[in-house]
Amino acid sequence: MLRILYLTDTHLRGTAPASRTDDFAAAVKAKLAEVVGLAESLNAAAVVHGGDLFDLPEPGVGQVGEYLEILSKLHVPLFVVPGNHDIYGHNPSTLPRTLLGLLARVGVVRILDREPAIIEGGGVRFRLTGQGFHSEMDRRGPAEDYAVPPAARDNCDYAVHIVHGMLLPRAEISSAPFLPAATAAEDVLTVTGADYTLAGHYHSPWEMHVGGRVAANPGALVRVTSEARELARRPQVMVIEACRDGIRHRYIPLSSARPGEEVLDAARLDADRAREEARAEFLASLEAFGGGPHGVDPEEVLRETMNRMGVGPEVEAEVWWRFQEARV
Ligand SMILES: [Mn+2]
Repeated sequence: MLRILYLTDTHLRGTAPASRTDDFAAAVKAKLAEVVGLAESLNAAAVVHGGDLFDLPEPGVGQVGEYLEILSKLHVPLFVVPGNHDIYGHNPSTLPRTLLGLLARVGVVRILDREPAIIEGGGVRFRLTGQGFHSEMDRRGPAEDYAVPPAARDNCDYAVHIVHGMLLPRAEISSAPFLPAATAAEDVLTVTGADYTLAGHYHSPWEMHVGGRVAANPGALVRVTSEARELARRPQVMVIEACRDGIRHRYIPLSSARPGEEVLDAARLDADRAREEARAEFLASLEAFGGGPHGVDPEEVLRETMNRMGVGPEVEAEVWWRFQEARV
C-alpha cells in the first residue's frame, strides 16, 4: 500500500486573524503536529500541500519559524504547489523572493510543478504533478492548468495532479453569483488523464466523480474567516492510498481542531459577510463595466503599474514590502 497525505491552505502567518478568539498560534501548532503524527502513523510516502502554505509571501519568521520547526519533523518529502498568497502579485516568477521559495532553495520543501515527481512504494508508483497559481488561472480552458495528458504515465500506476485554483463542482459555481473566475470540476474530469485532481484555494471541502476519476478539495486546514460554513466546518486532511488493485481516498478530521464556535468570533459573522459581498459585487461590476480580467485586484494593479513603468528590482522589492506591511 502506498499512501500520500494531502492538506491545503494553512495560511501560516505571524499574527492571529481578527476573526479568531482562541490562542491561534497554539491551535495552528497543534494541527501541524497532528499532521506530522498522521504522516508517521499512516506510513505516508509523501505529504502534499495544495498551496497558500503561508498567508503572505514573507510572513514574520519568528512565529512562522515555530510552525516550520514542527513541519521539519516530517520524515518524508513535503511537496508544495504555490498558492496566490505564497507569491507576489499572482506572479510565479516572484517565488525566489518569498519564504516558500527560500525553503525550496534550501531543500526543506519541494515545489511541485509540471515536472513529474515519482513516488514509489509497496509495488506502486505515483506520478505527482502540480500547477501553482498565476494571473491567468481559471481564465483559460479547463485543460490548460487542471489536466494532464491521458498518455503521460511515465510507467506509473496512478497519476495525481494538484492545482491551486478555483476548481469547484458546477453546482457550487452557479450557486455563488459573486464568485470570481472558476473552473468546473466536471469539465476537468472529462479531459484529464489524472486519476486524482486535487485542488486548494477554495476553503470549503467538496468532491466530484466522473468516469472513475476523482476531483476533490478537503478544505482549508486553518479557519481564518468568520463565515457560517467556517463555523460549522471541521478541518481535515485527505489520504490517498493505492495498491496494485486500485486507488481510493478517505478524509481524516483533525482531532486537535476545536468546534468553530470556540475559535471563531460569531459576532463578526454578519459584518464579515456583508463586507465580502460588497467587495465581490464591486469586483463583479468592474468586470461587467469592461475592466476585463485584470486590474481589479490591488496586487494585480501594482504589478501591472510597475511593469508599465519599468521599475527596477530594488524599487519593486520596496513596493511589495510596503504593500505587505500596509495590508497586515
Ligand atoms: Mn488561495
